[in-house]
Amino acid sequence: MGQNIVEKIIAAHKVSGEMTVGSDVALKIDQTLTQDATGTMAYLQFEAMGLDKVKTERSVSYVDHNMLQAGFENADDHRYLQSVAAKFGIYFSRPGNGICHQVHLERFGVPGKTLLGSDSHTPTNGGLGMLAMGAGGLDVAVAMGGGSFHIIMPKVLHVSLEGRLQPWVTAKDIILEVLRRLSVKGGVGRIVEYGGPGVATLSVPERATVTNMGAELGATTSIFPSDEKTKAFLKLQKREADWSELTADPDATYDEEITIDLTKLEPMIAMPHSPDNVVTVREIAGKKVDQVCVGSCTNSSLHDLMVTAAILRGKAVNPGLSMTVTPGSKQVFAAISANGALTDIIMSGARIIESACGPCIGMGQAPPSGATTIRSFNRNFIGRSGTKDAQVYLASPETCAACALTGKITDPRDLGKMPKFELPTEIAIDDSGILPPAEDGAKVEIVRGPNIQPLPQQKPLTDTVFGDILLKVGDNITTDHIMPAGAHILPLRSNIPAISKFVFYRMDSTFADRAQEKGGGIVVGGENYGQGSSREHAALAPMYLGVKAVISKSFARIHRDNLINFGILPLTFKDPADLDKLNDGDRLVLEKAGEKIRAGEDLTVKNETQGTTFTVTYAFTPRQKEILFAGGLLNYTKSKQA
Ligand code: MIC
Ligand code: SF4
Repeated sequence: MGQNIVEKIIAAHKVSGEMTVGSDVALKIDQTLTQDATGTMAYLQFEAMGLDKVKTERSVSYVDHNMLQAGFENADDHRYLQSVAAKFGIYFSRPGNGICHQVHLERFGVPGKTLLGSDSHTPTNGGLGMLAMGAGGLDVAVAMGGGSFHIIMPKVLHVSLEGRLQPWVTAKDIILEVLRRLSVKGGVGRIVEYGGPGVATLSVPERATVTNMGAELGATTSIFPSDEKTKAFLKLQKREADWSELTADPDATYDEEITIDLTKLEPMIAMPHSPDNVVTVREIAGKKVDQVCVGSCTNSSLHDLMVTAAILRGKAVNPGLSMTVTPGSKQVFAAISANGALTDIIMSGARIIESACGPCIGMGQAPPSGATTIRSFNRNFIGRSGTKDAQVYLASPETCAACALTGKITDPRDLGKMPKFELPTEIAIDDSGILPPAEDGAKVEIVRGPNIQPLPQQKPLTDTVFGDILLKVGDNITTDHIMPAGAHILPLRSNIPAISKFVFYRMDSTFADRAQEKGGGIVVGGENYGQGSSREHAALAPMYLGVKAVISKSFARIHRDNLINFGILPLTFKDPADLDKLNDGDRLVLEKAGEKIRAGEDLTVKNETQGTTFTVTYAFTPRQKEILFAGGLLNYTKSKQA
């Protein structure tokens, strides 16, 4: 029987397990990437494993998140990362060189290979035909050490693209349409494989926009074939030798299938505060706009910046708003500078920001109070922009530029004919922003500033687990709720005692103090708990505060793995209705938890405050149980090495 693309890559990288849906599959990882906000922890963990060099084909450490240097912290972290990379055989992409996913796509991604990144948007490189997955930093550290990455074999959902996009309609509108249909939890337990005749009409950067924002579906990853368009992209990058063809066999089968007719798509927009809250731009046109931002790893390619420049050319940004534009990489920045597009952007009055995540993660450009901001980004979770009452909308660069000119939400088709622009057929390739590792790593000293604090110790699972409900939350709680980012908090990523003070801070600023006073406790939640980013700090910092279990209706994949990696029990209600009966402060006791988990039995939870009981369950693989009993993945890995 024929294979689809996902099956082909998994079969070629499978270390153990069966390719049947639901099985635990261990995969060999060819490449890893980290970014600075998750990287410092990942490398502290790699150091703790005691190896002298990474064992992957290629590992790259990027600096793109913590770019504002309002104090010594971020600069200290950059120095630490640079020295670690030099020592352990890792390529180091300097601050200013660009956003990790964009640079990786340009300079390192290879069709058919596996990539594990400590960032949830790692699937961006699925646009090149890679099996590219996000994970917590500790999983990435283990992969750098040559360990396999474990996934629960997902279903493969085939999205068949037909027809071709009409003028002003873009790749962003494709993924917004997928989100509209499937929702932020529609991709959980699935890999999305794109196919059909419409694929050939999309360039690699357009495909990468789609796979990037596939993270918002909760999918394990998304992938496109590697074809002539892939070859052309790699040729432009002077990396044609990295190309190989990768397509699904004609008789390949899929677990699920949907079709999107590109010809019928319209400009779409995600409304506050969720990427799946999607409507057509037309439906909400006319609303006043206060800020417009083009950039982020979703939409900052050369194509995106050229189209933005073409729309702005010879015009002025509306005086009622502020517009920012971020090139995704130094390469894109240099190319728009060389061909004059940068001048068009500057002259329009837009503000140019350095190549980095910037406003996407609340690193500057927080909008004014109550503002409406239209962004070409991928996430619009409440508070993420840095302004709690801002209304963040997500749309294509074309829609963003149209709004910037008119000052209100505007369907770009109302601007008339699409302005002409030509993508260069040749661009300058200059890798001077990427530092290769040292010849002799043994000679490199690691530089550790005071912001780099030692790793907290993890404790093995005990037999009885108990604690008060510290917080009861609803559905689709994001990692931005659990462990907020932004310019004040992100610099503390390598300092767990300091960052843990901000756990759930925007939902309940007393959380950390209460957790510490009580010696820890339990969090309860609804569906899709922990969606969004891969930040393991959303598990590590609660662990530091003594959180022992999270009981919810369901979990997002990466966060659930992170909880297990740090020895926190992710448990689900047997009867979801039990959530409603629980109150903040109730004292819960899970007797013989360890013993029962070993035996594979459901757990009975005693609510001592109410004098009631309810049942919780779990689906740990044998390996996950071992990790919990070892006191987390790091201890587990060390014991395996020994
Ligand atoms: C994000 O987009 O939320 C981030 C910041 O890139 C995160 C990683 C992090 O929290 O450092 C992600 O998506 O994984
Ligand atoms: Fe950076 Fe935003 Fe992309 Fe995350 S989503 S990697 S913060 S640009």
